[in-house]
Amino acid sequence: MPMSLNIKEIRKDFPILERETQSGVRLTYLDSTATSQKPLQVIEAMNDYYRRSNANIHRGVHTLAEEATAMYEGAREKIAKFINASSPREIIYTRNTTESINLVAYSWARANLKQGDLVILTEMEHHSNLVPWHMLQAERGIELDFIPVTDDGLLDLEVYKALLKRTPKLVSFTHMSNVLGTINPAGEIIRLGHEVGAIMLVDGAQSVPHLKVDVQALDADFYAFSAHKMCGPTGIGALHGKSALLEAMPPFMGGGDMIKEVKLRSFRPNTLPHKFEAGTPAIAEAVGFGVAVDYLTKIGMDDIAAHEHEITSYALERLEEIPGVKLFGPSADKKGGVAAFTLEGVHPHDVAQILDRDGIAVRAGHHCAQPLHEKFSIPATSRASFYLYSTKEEVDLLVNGLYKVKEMFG
Ligand code: 7TS
Repeated sequence: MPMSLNIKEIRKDFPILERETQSGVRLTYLDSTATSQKPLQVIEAMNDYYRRSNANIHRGVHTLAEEATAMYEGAREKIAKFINASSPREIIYTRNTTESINLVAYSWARANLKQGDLVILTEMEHHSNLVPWHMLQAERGIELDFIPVTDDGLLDLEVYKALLKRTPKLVSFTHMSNVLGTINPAGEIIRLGHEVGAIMLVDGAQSVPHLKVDVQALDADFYAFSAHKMCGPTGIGALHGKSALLEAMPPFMGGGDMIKEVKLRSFRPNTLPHKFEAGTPAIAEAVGFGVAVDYLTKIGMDDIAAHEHEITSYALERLEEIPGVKLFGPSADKKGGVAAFTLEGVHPHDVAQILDRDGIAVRAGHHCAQPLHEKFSIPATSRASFYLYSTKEEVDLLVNGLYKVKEMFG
C-alpha cells in the first residue's frame, strides 16, 4: 500500500515553487508535462560537478578526467536500474526523447526498412513520433498507418489487431499521451506486435517520469525518454535498446568517442553504448540525470503515481463542475496527471494568459499533437498537468482562476 507523500517537505526541495511571477503573485506551476521543475539535489549536484570535477570523459588519465568519467558512467548505471534494463550498455544517452526516436529512425529503420514496409503509429502521438516517420516515408516510400483514438481517448485495439494482419515491420507508440493523459496498455500492445514479428518502439517521455517502468517486463525493443520531464536537466535523454538490436545497428553520428580505431579511409565503431555517443556529451547533465533518478527512487515511483492519481481525480472532478468546460481524455483511473480542456467561448490562449496574471502556469495550443486535436475537431486546448509536488490547493486556484476567466468573457 503506497504511503501518501509529504508534499510540504517535497516542495521545499523545489525552490522555484516559492517564487513570485510578479509582485505578490506566487507561482502555481501546472505545466510539468512540458517540463518538470528541478529539485535542489539535482541543481546542487550539477553545480558541484562544475566546481569540483569538470573534465572531458573517457580520454584522460588525470584525476578529474577519471572522476568525471566515473560520474558520467555511474549515472548510466542508475538510469539502467531505474527502468530495469538488463545492462547499462543498453542505455544510450541522447539529447531527449526526440533524438532517441530519431536515432531509431536514422539507424535501425534506414538499415532495415524498404519501400512498402509498414510502420504503425497512433493518432495520439507527439510530433516527435510522427515527423521522423514522415521523413522516412518521403525518403524510402515506407507506408504509415495509425491506431485510431476512440471518443473517450483510448487506443482502439481491435483496429490495431486488424492492422497487425498486414505484418508491420515497426510499431511505435506513446506509453502515455501528453494531451489526453491516457496510459496505454503497453505490455499488451508490445506482445501483440511481437506475435507478428514487429519491432516495438515506445515513446516513454510521459511514462518514465510518472510510472514505474520495467523495460524487461514490457519487453519493448526500444524505449525513449527525456531527463527534463523527470526532475532532471534539459539537454539529456536516453534510448534503451535491446543489446542484440543495438549491436547490429550502424552508428547514427560519426566522430570522436564512438570509434575503436580510425584510419585515413576507414573506421571501426566502438562497443555499446559508446558507438552511439559521438563527441563530447552532456556530462554535467548526465550527472544531474543520475541524481534525478536517485531522487525519484528515494520518494518511490508507486507513491508518486498514487499522489498524482489523487490530484488528477480531484482536478477532473472540480473542472467538470465548471459550466462550459469540456475535458478530453479518459477517466482518472486510465490516465496520468494531465487535464486538457476547452472553455466554451474563450480561446485556450486567452485562458492561459488570464490565468498567468494570477501566477497559474498552464499551457495552451496543440501541445505538439496537432493530428490528435484535428481528430477532436479543435485547434487547441488548455492543459494543466501535475507532478509529485502538485497540491489540491493548486487545483483550487486553477478552478477559481477559470471562474474569473468566465466572468471576464461574460
Ligand atoms: N513524446 C511525448 C509523449 C511528449 O510529451 C514529448 C514532449 C516528447 C515526446 C518530446 O520530448 P522532448 O524532450 O524530446 O521534447 N512533450 C511536451 C509537451 O507536452 N509540451 O511540451 C513538450
